[in-house]
Amino acid sequence: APRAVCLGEAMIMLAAETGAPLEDAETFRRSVGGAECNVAGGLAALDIPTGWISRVGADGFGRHVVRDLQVRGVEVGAVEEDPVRPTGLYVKDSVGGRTRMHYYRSGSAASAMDADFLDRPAVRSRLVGAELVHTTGITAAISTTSAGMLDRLAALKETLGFTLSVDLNWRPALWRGNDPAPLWRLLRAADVVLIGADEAMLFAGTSDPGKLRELLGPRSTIVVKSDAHVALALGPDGRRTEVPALTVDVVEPVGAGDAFAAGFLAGTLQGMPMEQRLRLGHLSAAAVLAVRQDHAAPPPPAVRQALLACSDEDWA
Ligand code: KDG
Repeated sequence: APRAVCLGEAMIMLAAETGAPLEDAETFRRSVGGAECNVAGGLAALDIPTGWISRVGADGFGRHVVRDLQVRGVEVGAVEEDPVRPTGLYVKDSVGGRTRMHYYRSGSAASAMDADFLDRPAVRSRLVGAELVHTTGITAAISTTSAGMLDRLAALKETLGFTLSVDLNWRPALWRGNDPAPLWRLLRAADVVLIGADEAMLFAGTSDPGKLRELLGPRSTIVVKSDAHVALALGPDGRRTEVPALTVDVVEPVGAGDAFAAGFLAGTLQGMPMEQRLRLGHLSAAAVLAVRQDHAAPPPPAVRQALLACSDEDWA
């Protein structure tokens, strides 16, 4: 049974190959995106038995998404096929060196997830068996039913006892001015909250871990990844741990936060000290920063082991 379960939408991602804007791009390279499934793939690559729970359309894109995750070692037995609604799609282009994301996902199969979805035997049994459940603010944003599902998830956490991990993943394009109250509820229910400093500013008006703690409540571990490429963890005991990122040539940043989450959570499940959890987060993120896709295999075990064990001076 999976130790970790990731809940949220996956999409086919089409990247404009030339770096041209959408109106000019002619060829696109297909891969798979979606914050939670990026994390699922990252966890599986770090040897954590992981399941991905979601819905896809009964279409070729849906079959590709499921197969791709399976190949990456993710357990997909609770993925439901919608006979009518399609698999979500998103397109990446770049203008002036800046990546833009264009969503074609409203009315998607995954957006029809609702509270009852968590009662499906295949879904429930995986939640019962999981030590950790991970989801993100994107799942709170894609539909009101999906947001309702997250309220149920938070309630189930109290009875089933899994650790709930939430990445803010603030996506204004998906909220379109809608009230983000469901996202606040989700964050306040979480045991682990992962946040980028810039999105924390936009969403909460602060990126200060202490202030975020006041907004989110005292129970969780809060991890803030700052612009200065430092990750800071604030534990429920008030302890702060800071680890700088590795220096990498960034090709494109989308998905790096998910890889960081996967590394941090894998380290958590493996019982690593906080500093090593943050290191494993950075190591996993570095691999994704170096590619155009939203996910990438983490550095091989020997490299990971060496960098997890090295001194602070050798680290960065
Ligand atoms: O974190 C990366 C994700 O943003 C990307 O894979 C697509 O899930 C996605 C989204 O909704 O933006």
